[in-house]
Amino acid sequence: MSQPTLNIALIGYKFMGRAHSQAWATVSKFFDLDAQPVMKVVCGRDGAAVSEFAKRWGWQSSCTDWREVVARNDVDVVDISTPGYTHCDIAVAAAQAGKHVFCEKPLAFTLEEARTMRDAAKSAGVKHMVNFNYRRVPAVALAKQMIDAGEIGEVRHARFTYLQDWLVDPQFPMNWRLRADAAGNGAHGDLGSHAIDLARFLVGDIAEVVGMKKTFIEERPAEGTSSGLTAVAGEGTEKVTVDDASLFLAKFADGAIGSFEATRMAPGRKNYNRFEINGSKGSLAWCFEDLNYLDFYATDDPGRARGFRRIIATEGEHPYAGAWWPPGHMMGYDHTFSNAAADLVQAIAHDKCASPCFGAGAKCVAVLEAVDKSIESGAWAAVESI
Ligand code: SOE
Repeated sequence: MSQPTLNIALIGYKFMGRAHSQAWATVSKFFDLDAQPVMKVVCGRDGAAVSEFAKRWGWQSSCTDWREVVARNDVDVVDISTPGYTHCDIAVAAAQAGKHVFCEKPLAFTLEEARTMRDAAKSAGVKHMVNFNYRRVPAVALAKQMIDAGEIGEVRHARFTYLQDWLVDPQFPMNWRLRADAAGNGAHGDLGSHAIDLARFLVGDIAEVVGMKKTFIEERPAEGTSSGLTAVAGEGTEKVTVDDASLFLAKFADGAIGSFEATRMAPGRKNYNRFEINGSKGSLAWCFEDLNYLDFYATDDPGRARGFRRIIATEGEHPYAGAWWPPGHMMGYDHTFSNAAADLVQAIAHDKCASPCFGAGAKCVAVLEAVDKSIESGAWAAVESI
C-alpha cells in the first residue's frame, strides 16, 4: 500500500518560515514516517517575495491570502509561522475547515484567544500542536525521561533563564517584536513562553507567580526594513510598547519552587536558554548554547568521583538522535524543528494527540497573564486553570 500524503500549507516565510520549511523539506529523509509531508503551498503578504521563497525552498506554489489557503481542499495541515496577533484567526479558521494546525509560540496574546483556539481545534477533531521547539532538543527530551524515571528524585527547585542581547544597542530599530499590538509581549512572551513551557514539561504545572517587567529603552529608531532578528532604520523614532526583560518567581502545583528570567538585554548572551533543576537525589542542567550536552549530578555516585558529568545526547538511544548522525556528530537549532515535524506527522498518521497541544499552549499563556496580574497587584497571582 502506498504511503498516505499530508499536504502542508505554511503561512509566513520569514525567520520561522525558513525554520519550518527546512523541517518539512528534510523530515521524511531522516525519519521513517507513516505519512509523507508534501510542501504544497506557502503564503505571505508580498507576492513577489513569497513566490521567490517558494522556489528557493521547494514549495509547490505560493499565494498572498491565508483565507485562500484554509479554503483549499488539497491542504491537510496549516502551519502558522506568523506573528502572534494573527494566530487566533488563522488557527480557528483552519480548524473549522478541518485542517490540522501547527502553530508558533506563544500560542496567543490572551488566555481567552488561546481557549478559543483550543476549543475550535478540539470540536473540529483535528490535531493541534504548538511549536515549543526546545522540547525537541535531544538533551532536553532526555532530561524529561530522567526526571520521569526518578533519577534526580523529587524536584525541589528549578531555575529557568532565557537571555539574548540583540536589543542592547539603543539604535537597533523597531520591528514587530517591539510592538504590543503585533507581538503581545516582549521578552516575557517571546522568550518567557519557552522557559515556562520547558518548566511545565520538566517539572509540572505552575500554580502561583509573582513578577516584574522592565523596558529599558522606551523609544527606538523607526523601522525601515527588518528580517529575522536584524533591522534597518527608517525615518524618525517610535515608542517601544513591550518589555525588554521579565523576572518572576513561581510555586509549582506539586510543591517545587522556581525562578524565571527572560531578557533581550544581556550582552554576550545570544540564545542562552538555560535551566537547572535540583531534586532530592541529583541535579540536571542544560543550556541551548551548548545544546547537545546534559549535565547530570547524582548524590549516590561514589564520593571520590562525585561531580557533574556531561552526557553528550547524541547516542542512538537518546531521543530523536537515532534518526540523525552517528554519536558525537552534533545537532543544532534546525533539528529541533524537524523533530517537531516528525512528531506531528506521526500523531496525525496514528490518530494520536500531538504534544504540546493547544491546551498546553493555553496553560503557558495563563502563566504569562498571571505574571502580568501580579505586576498590576504587586502580589502573588494564581494561574487560571484552563
Ligand atoms: C527571538 O527572540 C527568537 O527568535 C524567538 O522568537 C524564538 O522563539 C527563539 O527560539 C529564538 O529567539
